[in-house]
Amino acid sequence: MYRAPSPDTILNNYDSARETYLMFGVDTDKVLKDLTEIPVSLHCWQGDDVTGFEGQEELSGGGIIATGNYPGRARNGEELRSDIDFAFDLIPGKHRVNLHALYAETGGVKTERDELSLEHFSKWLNWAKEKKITLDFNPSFFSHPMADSGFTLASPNKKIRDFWIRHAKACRDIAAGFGRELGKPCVNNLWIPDGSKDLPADRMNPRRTLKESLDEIYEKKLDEKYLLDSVECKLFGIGSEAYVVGSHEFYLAYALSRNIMLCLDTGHFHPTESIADKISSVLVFMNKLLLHVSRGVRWDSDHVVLLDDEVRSIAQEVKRAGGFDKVHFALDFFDASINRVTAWVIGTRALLKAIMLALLEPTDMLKSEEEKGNFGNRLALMEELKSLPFGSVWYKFCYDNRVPAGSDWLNKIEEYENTVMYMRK
Ligand code: RNT
Ligand code: ZN
Repeated sequence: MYRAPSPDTILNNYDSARETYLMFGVDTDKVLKDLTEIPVSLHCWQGDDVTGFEGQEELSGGGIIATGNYPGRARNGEELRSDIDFAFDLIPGKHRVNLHALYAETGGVKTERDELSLEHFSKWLNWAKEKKITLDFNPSFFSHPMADSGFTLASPNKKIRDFWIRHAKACRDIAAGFGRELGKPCVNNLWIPDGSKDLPADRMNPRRTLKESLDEIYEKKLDEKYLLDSVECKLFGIGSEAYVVGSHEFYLAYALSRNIMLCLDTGHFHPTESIADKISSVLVFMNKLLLHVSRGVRWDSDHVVLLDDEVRSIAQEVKRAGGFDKVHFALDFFDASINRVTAWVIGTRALLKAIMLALLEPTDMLKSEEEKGNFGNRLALMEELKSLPFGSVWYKFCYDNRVPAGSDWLNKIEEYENTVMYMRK
């Protein structure tokens, strides 16, 4: 059994950590309060390896892959919601849930993706209301015969294109419905896999076509109070190594010219390229940004998010750019080789730790050394901050939010596996 730290230990350690941070002018009580105000959007698709409820056996096409065959995958809405509920019991704070269109529940009635409407998500909506969580959404342009050519919104075939345009429009209405019903804007993120395996002779026309399709999709004005549209770029995918229509430059220009939110996914750039430095660049021109926090290992492999340098610097940059009210944090990874709830909990807790670390940074102190031109002090402070007792503040955050502070949450996972997940055969 993994042991929990006692409340006394948590509180005593927190008191001493509070003093340590005060030496740097950081009020940890305020940090704990501010952190509860920052939601992370938990992606439903980690729970079933991006399979969805349309009857497919597994994720197909789109250039994305979930690998592994750990037992206990959720097979329907009830199981997936139960797993998310369970994950939330192990994650401090109040968060959001991110759905994909292929998680519609049509009660066994074959419903094409261009016919989907809010009623097909009523079980999700009722659950969200009951649990007081808000929903985000995504149209699904993969795992579908109409996406087999590798092209959807940029397809030269009008029939294919129009099908996907109708799907995207339907999804905007569903997302706006979520926003209206739940009283908070729903982020509706559009990502398409369109691209080609080998060198295209024409890179221009598919991009023109994509622009036209998008203009048609976003033509209808919907209230930003309920719906925040975003577009997600990519560098390459499996099967689209040579060319992706919706590249970074394409969507940066599109988002800026149409006042639509940009989405940056940590796995969608060159392997050594970090998205942290892009945050302030984007925020100079736009007042909203969606982040898909993921972990690419050698490629866009969507490994479980960890508290690594990339994730730490992303949160740090949001803080330093004063962007917490502009940036939406969402997770995007899928690992089928370990317990899927464990994956969610590791990734979400890691991102929250990164955000906490950013909040704990005496950013003004660093900036003031910078203004004075004392770069030695700036560097020394940055190095010093790394060894401050943030773990004690994290334990207090977990304690305040009534979730396990230490690794004892693993005992709960084991019990849930044995009583619930392994029963799914
Ligand atoms: C794919 C994109 C996209 C998907 C999800 C399922 O490379 O990152 O966001 O992972 O929509
Ligand atoms: Zn993504």
